[in-house]
Formats: sequence, C-alpha cells, structure tokens
Amino acid sequence: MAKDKNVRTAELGAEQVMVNMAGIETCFDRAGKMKPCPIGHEGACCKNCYMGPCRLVGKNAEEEARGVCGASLPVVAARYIARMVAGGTAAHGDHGRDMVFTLLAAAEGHAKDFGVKDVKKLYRTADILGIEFEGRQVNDVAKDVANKLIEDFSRQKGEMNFLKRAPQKTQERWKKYGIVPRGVDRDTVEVLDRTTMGMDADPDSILNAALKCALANGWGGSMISTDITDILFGTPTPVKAEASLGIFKEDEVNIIVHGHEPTLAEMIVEAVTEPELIEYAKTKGAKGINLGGMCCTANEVLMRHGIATAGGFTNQEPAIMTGLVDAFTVDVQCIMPSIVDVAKHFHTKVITTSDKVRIPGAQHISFDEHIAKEQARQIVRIAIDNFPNRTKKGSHVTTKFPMIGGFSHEYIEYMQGGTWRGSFRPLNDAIMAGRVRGVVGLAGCDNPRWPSTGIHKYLATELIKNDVLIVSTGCSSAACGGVGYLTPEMALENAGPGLREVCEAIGIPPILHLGACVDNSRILTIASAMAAEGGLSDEIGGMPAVGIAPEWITEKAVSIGFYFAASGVPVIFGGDSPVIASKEVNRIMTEVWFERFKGALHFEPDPEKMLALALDYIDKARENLKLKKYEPGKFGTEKVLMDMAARREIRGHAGL
Ligand code: BF8
Repeated sequence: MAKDKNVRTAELGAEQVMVNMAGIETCFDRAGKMKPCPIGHEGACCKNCYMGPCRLVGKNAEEEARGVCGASLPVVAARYIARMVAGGTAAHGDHGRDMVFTLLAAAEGHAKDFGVKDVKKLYRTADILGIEFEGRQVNDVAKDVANKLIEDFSRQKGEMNFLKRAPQKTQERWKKYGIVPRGVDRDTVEVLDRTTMGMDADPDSILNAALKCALANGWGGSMISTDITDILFGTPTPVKAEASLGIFKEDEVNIIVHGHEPTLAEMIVEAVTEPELIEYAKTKGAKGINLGGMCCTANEVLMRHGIATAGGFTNQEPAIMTGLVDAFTVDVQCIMPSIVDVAKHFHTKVITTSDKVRIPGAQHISFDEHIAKEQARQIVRIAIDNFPNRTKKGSHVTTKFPMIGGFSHEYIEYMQGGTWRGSFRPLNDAIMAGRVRGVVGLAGCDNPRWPSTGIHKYLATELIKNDVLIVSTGCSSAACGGVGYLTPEMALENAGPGLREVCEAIGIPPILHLGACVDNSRILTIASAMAAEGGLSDEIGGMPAVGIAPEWITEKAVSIGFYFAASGVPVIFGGDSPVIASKEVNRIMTEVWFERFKGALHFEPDPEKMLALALDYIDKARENLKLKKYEPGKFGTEKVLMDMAARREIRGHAGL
C-alpha cells in the first residue's frame, strides 16, 4: 500500500470538501507544516525535571548516553511511554467515573432525566459484583452497583472488581508478574510518581507499572463505562445508520454531538424528536432537525439509536466546512481546539459542555445532570435560531453509506444461538474448523499524517479477504463506515469463502461495529467468553486474535494497547514506535511481554507488514492450539451453525 502524498483522507467526501474549501486550515495542513521534533519522536527526550530537557542522542546513546541525573535512554523511553499510559487511563477512568456518578444520581432521584433503562444488564452487573438483586427495588440495586464501582477509583489496597471476569489463567499471570491493579486513581498516580526524577530506574519495572495502570483502564475505567452506559441507555442491538459527511441535510437544522460521554448527547437525541422543537424549527424555515455524531459520542448514539456518524477525528474540521452545521456540540476528549477557528468562516456555533473542556471563542453551557434535558433543549434551540444565518458558503457533499452498528457482546452471544442457546460455540467451532482464520480488533484513531482512514480501509479489506473476522471500535468504525464497509453485503463481495459462509449463516457483516473506544472492553469480555467456551485457548493469551490500531494518535490508544498486551493479545500499532530510540524498551514490549503474558506491543509503519505480522500471529496461535491449518476454501468439520430461520424458531418458542 503506497502512501499517496496528494491525498489527505481515504474518505472521498471529506477530501472533496477540503479541496473545495482550500484556504481554510485543517490538521492536514498543520501536519504538513509541523515536522515532528526528531528527538521527542523517538522517545529520546526527557523533560521530567528542569535540569534538562535532556536529549539522549548519538551513535551509542542506548549504552552510553545519560541525562543530567544519570538516567539512561531505556529509562527515559520507558518513563515517556508509561506516562502516556497514565494519561490514557486517566481519560478513560474519568469518563467511567462520570458515568458511575450519573447512575448514582439517577438512582437517588437527583437526576430525574436519567434512569435504569436496561434492568437485565443492571442485574447481570450486580451479580458479577456479588450484590443481591432479587426482590429489591431497581434503584436500590443501582445505588449499590454505583457505590461498589466507585470503590474502583479510590481503592488503596486489594483488587479491582471486574478482574474476576478474566479467565483464571489470565488472572494468574497478572498475579505472577505483579500487575494486578488496585484502582484507577491509585495506579495512575503510581506511574506518575515512579516516573518523576530520581525514582524507578529499571525500564522493565517502569513498564510493568504501566501495564498495571493500563489494566485499571481496560478492566476498570473502560469496562465500568461500557456497563453503566448500557444500564442507563440500553445494551446495543444491531441498528441501521449512515456514515460520512453526506449525512447533513440542506433543508434541516443540523446538530453535531462530538466527543465521548453520551449523557448529554442522549438527552439531545430525545430533544430533537420533541414536536414543539420540530415546530419551532419549521418557523425558522427548516423542514426538521437532523442530528449527527462525531468520534466516540457518535459511536455511543449510533449503537443505541442509529444516529448517523459524520466520521472520526480528522473529519471534525471538514464537517464544519460543509457550511451545514448549525450547532457543533462537544463534550470531552479528541476535540480539536481549531474547530472554533474553522467555525469563524461559517455560521456554525461551537458549544462546549464540559467544565473540563473550555475553548476560547466557543459558547459554554456547563453540563449539569440535574437539568440535562433542559440543557439539551437549550442547545437544540440555539441550533434552530442559527439556521437562518446559514449562507451558501461551504462545500456540500451528498455521498453517504449505509451501515450497521450495535454489536454489543451480549448480542454477539445471542446471535449465535438465540435467547436459550446463546453462546460462543459457533464462533469457536468456525475458528477451529478454519472457516474463520482468526479475529482482529481493528481500533483506534485516524491520523492526518497518513491519508487518514486509509490504513483502516486497506487492512479491513485484506483481513476479511483472508477470512479474518473483524471487531471494530472508535474511529476505526467510522473509517470503515465512511467507505461503506459496515454492511452484510460487503461480506459477499469481499470476504474469503469461509468467513462469507459464517457471515451468511449468522446474518452478520464481516466487520462488527462494537462501539466507542471504551467499548474495547467488550472485546475483553468476548475473548473471556471464547476462552470459557472451550476448544481454543483456556486463557485470553494464545487465541488466534490480534489487536491493530493502524493510525493511533492518543494516549488513550497507548493505554488500550498496553491493557490488551497485558491481557494476552498481540497488538500492532501503526507508525514508528514513539520509543524507537531504545531497542531494550521495544524488546521488553514484544519478546518479554510475549513470554510473560502471550501479548505484545509492536509498532510497524508499513501497512503490508502490519497485515503480515497479524496473520503470522494468528497462524502461529492456530498451530500452537493444534487447530486445523488454515487453507482458504478448505474447512474441517464443525458443528452446524444456526441460521436465521433456526434462530427465529428459537425466539418463537421463547415467546420473543
Ligand atoms: O476514543 S479512536 S481519535 S475519538 S482516541 Fe479519539 Fe482515537 Fe478517535 Fe474516541 Ni479513541
């Protein structure tokens, strides 16, 4: 896959918008102008104290170079990436914490616009936490669940609540190597402490602390966020939606919800259907109100309501450049401050809503869960009032793609056998027989330093051609959706023969949209269920499964990479290693971790090598598990997959 320097993004609509609106600066222009600092780019710069910044460069830097304090290059590099993990864990952790506090406020009756929507999921979570739920008031159970999970942020000693959801063997590895996390706050603070000047000077020990911190994200902050969001707003089931910048409507009020936390966005989803607000929009000359999402807030409302997505990270500026967005509402994370500058060229109102995210020039409405619905209505009214200010400026695109999202881990289990017989048996059997070669979690950001979304598109095509089932999250889902890759029809056209057969039998696309970045925790749950089902590995490690974040950008992505590696999944990140200066650090993250956890974290800039490495891991895992050698079109015996008719029959018997 050659890099085309003349193309900014693989999403044609976004490229078209930027061509038409040339002269308005975007992240692509800034990426072109801003060459990365060569020392920082390699992880050879230490600025953890003011004797520096120290630059550990030179021919023999790995062996000889020292900072003023005496820190070696591997120590500097390990500290640097460990602090990225701490940043990512803090971000997902705070997101999870906010969700838990919303659940608590709802259960105590302080946040009247919120409540428990999915009682079954609440009970399932209560059961995992050892909380009695039978015969009790729903809100009492919800209160206990919230309070129990709040412990996961503040606990000083002991173990986090959800670790026991992992296979026993996986947990034993964590114990053996001392990476059992205590709490989000506790283990994040420890990484920051350890990596200050004059603390831990052993790269392996620093990286171990970072693994522990990352596990507090995966099996803590993120998993808590996923579960509480399902409890409050419903566990996703497959839903139709649309993707790309073509989702905006010229004759309707267009509102974007961008960021990560779904609380206010859920209220906006409800508000835009209120007849009074629709009537109000009509008085301003609009035919209706059109809501779209961006980044992971998009994934949250898409998974539960089929709200269309305008794309991932790099689409936020082009979205405003369509000239069709009347209100661009943002909550937390991955919000480019430059959207305010782009909006100045148009009529778009940028509204910040979290007190943690203020952008000069944006209107700020401080989100308060006690009056959430009223604030949602206020935002919708701002957008409606702004509709008449729209001019002909902007580049309107019309191409959009249908897509299917909403594959929660619960639904994936259900779709393999119905309410009575839901399990992971069919998927395990299909892998054992070689119909499905393996599973790849395709995740993470889209990056302006590549033709953005292009590597996602390339890998998605090649992996399914190779009979690899893909589960996607975050901006990878938007990248796949924005080029039409999230429909079952795509399986027929592009998937290998084995995967195609499985997709047709179950009635699923070959790329399953699992949700937002916090929903990578759903992949941990699925992997644990596959291990429990039997026939493959009895732990997460050793499965024919790989994680890939081909265009990663954020600290959150690094934290995710670390928790998958610690859980036993080989992970491949695109681009150069941010710690490429230290061979030792990269050796620990690949060879040493593979030996200890059966997971690893590789950085590989060449997309074709990424693909080859992923397939190699999958094939070696198959070999180690003594599964049938993968040969395209030649399958072993397996149990009969339940087709749609059989599942409908089961649902009929169950009275569903
Ligand atoms: O959390 S994939 S650019 S939006 S960090 Fe951000 Fe990366 Fe997108 Fe969702 Ni995840």
